[in-house]
Amino acid sequence: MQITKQDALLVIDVQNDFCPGGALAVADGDAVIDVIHRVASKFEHIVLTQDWHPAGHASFACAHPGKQPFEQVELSYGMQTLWPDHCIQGSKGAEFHPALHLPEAEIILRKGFSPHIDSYSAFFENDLVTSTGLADYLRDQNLTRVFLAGLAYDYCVGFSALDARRLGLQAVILRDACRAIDLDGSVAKIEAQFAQAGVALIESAALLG
Ligand code: VGL
Ligand code: ZN
Repeated sequence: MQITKQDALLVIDVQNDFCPGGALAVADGDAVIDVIHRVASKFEHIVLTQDWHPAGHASFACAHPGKQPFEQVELSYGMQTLWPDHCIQGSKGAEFHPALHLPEAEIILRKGFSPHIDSYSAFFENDLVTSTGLADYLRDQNLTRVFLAGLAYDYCVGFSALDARRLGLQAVILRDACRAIDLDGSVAKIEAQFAQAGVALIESAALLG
């Protein structure tokens, strides 16, 4: 597959808290870093996202007395899975993994900072209305196809890919450059949505040739 000037690589949430030893560790999460480095040189445009929550964020179980991490609650915008405290603004856990080295990235997009709304997607918060500005950046740069890599496959990567499709962008997930949380069938659920929405899944080798 040929990368063109209209392609962008979105590197989603490769942060300490999603890697082994972190507060919301994804199994083998740091294994995505080498794969991302291998494909990055193919892209003229790279965007990094950073999950960036205030302490006591509405997506944290600690904000809901009696609730445990990985349970669900109903918030104003619908059901929200509750997480352990993670990616708190300014904390070590919120920093990018120290092995991630992408100085050529053009944008570092922080999300999840509204105290009462979570934001899995790099495009819209979980209310599906509040925009992060990423769609405007891509439109201004005439970028029409996004390749996605990072953490977690079944949450922030997947929601970003589905929103990209809703915005009329082509979306291609680099499967071996992602790792999943896999909570209560979340992988199967999101893959069914990928099929419906036309999100493509490829291995990174297809870019390297
Ligand atoms: C994520 C759960 C909570 C992710 C972020 O980056 O996939 N998952 N916050
Ligand atoms: Zn989060």
